[in-house]
Amino acid sequence: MKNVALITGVTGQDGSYLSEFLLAKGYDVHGIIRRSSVDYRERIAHLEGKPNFHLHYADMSDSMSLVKLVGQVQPTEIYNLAAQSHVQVSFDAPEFTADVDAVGVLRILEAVRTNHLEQTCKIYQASTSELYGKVEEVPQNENTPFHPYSPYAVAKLYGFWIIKEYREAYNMFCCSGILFNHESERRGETFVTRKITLAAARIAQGKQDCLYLGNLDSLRDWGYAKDYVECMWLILQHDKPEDFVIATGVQHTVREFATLAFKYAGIELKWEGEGIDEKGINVATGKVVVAVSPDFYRPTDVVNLWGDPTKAKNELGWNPQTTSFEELVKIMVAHDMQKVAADHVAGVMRINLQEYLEHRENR
Ligand code: NAP
Ligand code: G4F
Repeated sequence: MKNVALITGVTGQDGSYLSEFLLAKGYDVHGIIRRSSVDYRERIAHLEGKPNFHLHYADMSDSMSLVKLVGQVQPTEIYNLAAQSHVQVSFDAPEFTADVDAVGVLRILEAVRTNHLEQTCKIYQASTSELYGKVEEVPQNENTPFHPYSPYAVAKLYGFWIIKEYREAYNMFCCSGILFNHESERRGETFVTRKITLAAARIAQGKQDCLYLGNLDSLRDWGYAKDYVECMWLILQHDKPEDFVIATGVQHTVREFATLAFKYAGIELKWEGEGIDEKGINVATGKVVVAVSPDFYRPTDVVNLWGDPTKAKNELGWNPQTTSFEELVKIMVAHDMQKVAADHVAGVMRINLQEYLEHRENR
């Protein structure tokens, strides 16, 4: 039987890497897209037009669109990656977050059941280390109690439990990957890592003066997204449906991430002050290039995520240290140094073209 994957969230960071991974394995890949007034398909533009890659309009908040699409595509595997995935935004849009991130999971499960595919279609749910939230033990593994600490995490907790419920109630092959933070050069620009690497590149090239951040002490277990999508697939190839923690097993603070990113951008930082008054100073110039802003503090923040990937290592044969923290930061900074330089050239060309057109009109 041909492997047919349906990916929700195909335009996102993980969706784009997973599409590449599954296409390389010979899958037919179908992805869900939403209508937008601007072009947001940058991450998958290079895949469009490939014979095995298909895009369909649907929405996680629209049951009928999901039922119809699942019936049409007849997937053998569904990867449910679609979500309002920004934790801070979930405080501003909690109801939307719950609709997409919690009830959306139920809609996918019901779309599979309505089309009588529950014994032939496996489902991967993009679960998260945010479930551990106000952590009750470190490091966190599959048996660590959950304590969600944001509207996003509470919504994702529903997704986790409804997947487990359908697995037991209807004998479906549906599993959650409890993924710790994973980043890349395709990471959304408002997540802290990408915000830092882009700012470091801009500051190094004289395009920005200062980067404003929130909690610098927050600890994360950061991996490389390209390595993590393999795990999503491995979880669905396992002989029985189970949930897995996917993490590197190594923790760093936001401050450490920033220090390294600026170093790779050619700026040595020294830190002075504490809390809201803490500053990152460029040692060479004495200028403040990083400052703290309360705008980026959250009403409740998750501050100590540290994953234990032993189960994934032993049962899936996955290597959690394929890309080290240092390599990850280096990849992201190198990409953003090039991007900032290219944006500068494109900007100069736009100005030159504008000047030329104005000059021609005035002749
Ligand atoms: P992302 O870059 O923010 O992508 C989210 C995707 O969801 C986008 O394709 C987005 O489409 C889509 N989406 C949002 N609302 C939708 C809706 N109503 N209907 C259909 N599609 C919708 O996220 P990511 O980093 O790739 O993460 C993928 C998944 O893993 C998410 O569920 C996230 O919560 C979870 N997760 C991520 C991490 C991480 O560190 N990256 C860790 C643990 C779990 P548009 O492009 O149209 O907005
Ligand atoms: O990069 P973040 O926004 O990621 P967060 O909240 O950990 O969520 C990401 O990872 C989760 C997995 O654990 C996913 F489920 C979720 O979808 C998403 O992909 O923030 C990381 C930390 C936080 O503690 C935050 O308070 O960095 C801190 N931080 C400090 N300054 C900042 C900033 N976060 C952001 N976004 N922007 C800042 O300026």
